[in-house]
Amino acid sequence: MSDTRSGFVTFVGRPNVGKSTLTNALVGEKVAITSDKPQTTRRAIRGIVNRPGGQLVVVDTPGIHRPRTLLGQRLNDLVEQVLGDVDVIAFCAPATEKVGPGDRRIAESLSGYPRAKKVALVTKTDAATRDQITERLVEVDSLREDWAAVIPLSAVTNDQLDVLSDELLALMPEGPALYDADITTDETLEDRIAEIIREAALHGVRDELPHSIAVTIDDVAPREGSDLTDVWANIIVERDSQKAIIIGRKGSRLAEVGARARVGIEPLVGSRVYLSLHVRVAKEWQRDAKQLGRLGF
Ligand SMILES: Nc1nc2c(ncn2[C@@H]2O[C@H](COP(=O)(O)OP(=O)(O)OP(=O)(O)O)[C@@H](O)[C@H]2O)c(=O)[nH]1
Ligand SMILES: [Mg+2]
Repeated sequence: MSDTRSGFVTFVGRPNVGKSTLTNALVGEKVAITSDKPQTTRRAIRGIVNRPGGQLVVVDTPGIHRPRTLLGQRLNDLVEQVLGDVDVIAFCAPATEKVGPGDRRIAESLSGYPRAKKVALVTKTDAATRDQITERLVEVDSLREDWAAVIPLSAVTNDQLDVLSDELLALMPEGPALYDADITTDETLEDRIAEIIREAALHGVRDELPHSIAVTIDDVAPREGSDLTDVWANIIVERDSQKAIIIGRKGSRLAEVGARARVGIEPLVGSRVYLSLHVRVAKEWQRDAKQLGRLGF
């Protein structure tokens, strides 16, 4: 018998409820990108949380939504796959918004995963009043009868995060750590760089454009005879008009995206970075199975 516990917990919920921000706060490092646009996360991203009593592997997932594209469908399918594999499912709903039909549907669907223990998290308490938090706790509590815990928390002020970690660990099976103690995620360097660039590109764009942006990496290579790393990347959009927006007047917006991304990439690669960004159009890629496959969906 082991004296530590370890296992997988996934955060699920509607888009934008704070799953990725919470993942990063628990891990203590940015392993998942975040934004104020819905449907930011497009992969199941694992973050490793080491505690005195064991190890949690947190699986951040895309927000569950009514899909309007093949990409949306694939993202929902991905969440279903993850849910079938984890020890604990943590359903997230924000303290700042009333529980709605989307939340209800997701909470109900968790009955399809009888093996997993379920907890409910009321997120963003820092942005809500005391009354709102109480109201939300009552609403969320009534969504299911089998919550092992209902916890209000804030990933921005770190409020109640230790309580959450302890609670999650107590629900895990006994076992040794699954990852080395110095690993925070199993995402590849290239994937993390691509996500940081996408996060930078999401900044300040509106409407449908956030959904249309994808990023691919051609190469990451140390430049000979210097302390620079060269990164060649593509920002993919769906239409020429979107390309023009991303590039901006005389390239001004693209330059901003590059500068913002570099700040995030340099600590990851451990050197200064020269970032070469190309904006390309892949017509309607969100609805095209072949192009989705090429982009890894
Ligand atoms: N005030 C406050 N804002 C938060 C908190 N957690 C997340 N947010 C904000 O909520 C927005 C969405 O956060 P994300 O972590 O990207 O949400 P998500 O659930 O991962 O969203 P998807 O990946 O699109 O499903 C961002 O603007 C965050 O800064 C919190 O604890 N307090
Ligand atoms: Mg997310």
